[in-house]
Formats: sequence, structure tokens, C-alpha cells
Amino acid sequence: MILLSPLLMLLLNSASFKAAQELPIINRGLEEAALMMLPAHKQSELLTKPLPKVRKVRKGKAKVKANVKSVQPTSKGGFASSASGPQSPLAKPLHVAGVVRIPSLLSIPLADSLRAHCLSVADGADPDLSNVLLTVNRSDVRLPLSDPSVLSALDAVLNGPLGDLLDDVLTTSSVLHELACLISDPGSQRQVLHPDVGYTTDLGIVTCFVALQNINLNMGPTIFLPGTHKQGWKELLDDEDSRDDMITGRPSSLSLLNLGEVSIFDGRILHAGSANESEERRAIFYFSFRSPYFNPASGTSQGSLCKELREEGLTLEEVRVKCAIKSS
Ligand SMILES: O=C(O)CCC(=O)C(=O)O
Repeated sequence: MILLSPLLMLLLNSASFKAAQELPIINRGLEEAALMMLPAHKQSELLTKPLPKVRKVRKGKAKVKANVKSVQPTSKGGFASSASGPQSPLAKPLHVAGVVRIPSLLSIPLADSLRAHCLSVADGADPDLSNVLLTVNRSDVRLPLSDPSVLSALDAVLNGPLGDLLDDVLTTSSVLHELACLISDPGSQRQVLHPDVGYTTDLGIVTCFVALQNINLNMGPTIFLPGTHKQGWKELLDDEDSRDDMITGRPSSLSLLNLGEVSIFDGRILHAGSANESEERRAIFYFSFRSPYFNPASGTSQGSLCKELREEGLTLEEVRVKCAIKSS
């Protein structure tokens, strides 16, 4: 083991050292941003798909079992319900684009109280931080499943259109993979485009980003390249000869969200957090679930989940039950 002097440790942890280390990523992020400003590049806002009125209300375990049985892996890059077809109107848009948005999912009081909790954890003593791409003015704080604000928020968002979507595309026996809050402070730089998982033929991980305040253009909205969860796009991104043309030619969507809105994405899609050029902190509460059939490809990181929850391996249905009990 190499023993580093306290002075060297201080230097390695200092913001200026980190900034120097991160410079190549920052520079590439700036190049990508410039490519997206070219007239040939089409950028738009990530839009919501109109949802049909109300679908049937979740009714206990009978429906849960039926869902688990009906969902089978396909060889076309997703999971599909075999017997009755997908129940959620968002299953197909997620399969096609790799990202969808749901408006007004979390009420303003729940979102406000969750934001206050997340910021107090982040600013408190010894937050449980995980690795994030570009750490200067940006942090990823793992959250336990214990605070009433976290339980109530999850209870609200997992019962409704988002819960239906997860049931359909991953099944109720999918496993909690991440539970955290991403905070990007004023001055945080644009990340480079990346997927969260190495490519697999079938959908493995679905991540949900819940906006804990409005996220407008200068607050660093997440940028998605719809359709790039399919095979081949990551290779084009990794190839210096093809990556610039790919970025210019592929339309991008900006996840401009209102407080309580959610973007939901396939872990394979190319995306990046953009620079926060505002004076406000941007906090995103997020969680992901992984399919029980998921077999991670190389390049898949562990995911941002605290140790206790990783060991517990809670399923979607178990998370629902836990949140319903504790938040009632
Ligand atoms: O900050 C964001 O909007 C996205 C963050 C992200 O994709 C990451 O840290 O891997």
C-alpha cells in the first residue's frame, strides 16, 4: 500500500486538481455542445406523449402475478407482454425513443419536501457519495429508503403511469438498482455523452429522473439522443472518425422539466448532463430498476445505491409495499 503524505492527499482532493484531471472530458463536452449548435443539428424539447384518461387501478397481488407471467424477453431490444400486450401507453414510446417524459407526477409539496431533504443530506456531514462523471460542482448522493420524504415520493410515483410503465417493461420483480439525488451546482460543466450501461440486446435498466425544481435551459437539463439505445450508436460515439458526424446528424432532446415532472430512460441511451449556467442548484431525485433477466455487459457500473439496499435486493413490488406502509 502506498502511503501518501497529508499534503499530497489534500492536493489530490483539491478542486483545482480535480478540475485539471477532468479537463479532457470538459473539453470534449464543449466540442459536443458546439456540434449541437450547428445548423445541421436538430434539437428540441423532450415532449410528453398524451396519456389516455385513466387506466385500471392497481389491485393487489393478483395483478402483480399476472404481470410477472406475461412479460418475456424479446430479441428485439426490449421486453414485451406476450399475452395481453403492453398495458402502459408509454411502453412503445420508451421502446422506440429510449426516453419519455411524464408531467405532474410528484405533487409540489412532496417535491419541495424531498428537495429540502436531499439538499440537507448532500450538505450534511459525510454524505454517501458515488462516482459521477465530472465531480466539480456536481455530486451524486446515495439515499437510504428511510426518510418520510423519500418514501412518500416513491409511493406517489410508483403508483400511476410510471409504475404501470415499469410493471410492463421490466416486471414487478425487477430489482431496485439505484436510489440517489444528483445535484449540479452553478458552474458545473457539461458532461460528455454516455450510456449508463454497456449494450445488451434486451432492455435491462430503466432510470427515472424526478425534477425537484423547474429545470430550464440554463440550469443544465439532461440531453438525450433518442433512438441511441439501439445497437451500434455507442460504437459510433467511441470512434473518433464517426462521432462528430453522428452527434451533428442525430437529433437531440432537452429534458426541460417542471417541478415534479419525470424523464424516464433506457440505461443504454446516449445522454449527458449539461452545464449549469444559472445561479440555482439543480437537484434531481432518481431511481432505477433492473430487469430480473439483466445480464450486465462490460462497461456497466455498479449503480448508485447505498450498501444496505444493495444487499437487500428489493423488488419493485417490495419497494411499493415498503413505501405504502411507511408513508401511510
Ligand atoms: O446530470 C444529468 O442530467 C445526467 C447525469 C448523468 O447522466 C450521469 O451522471 O451519468
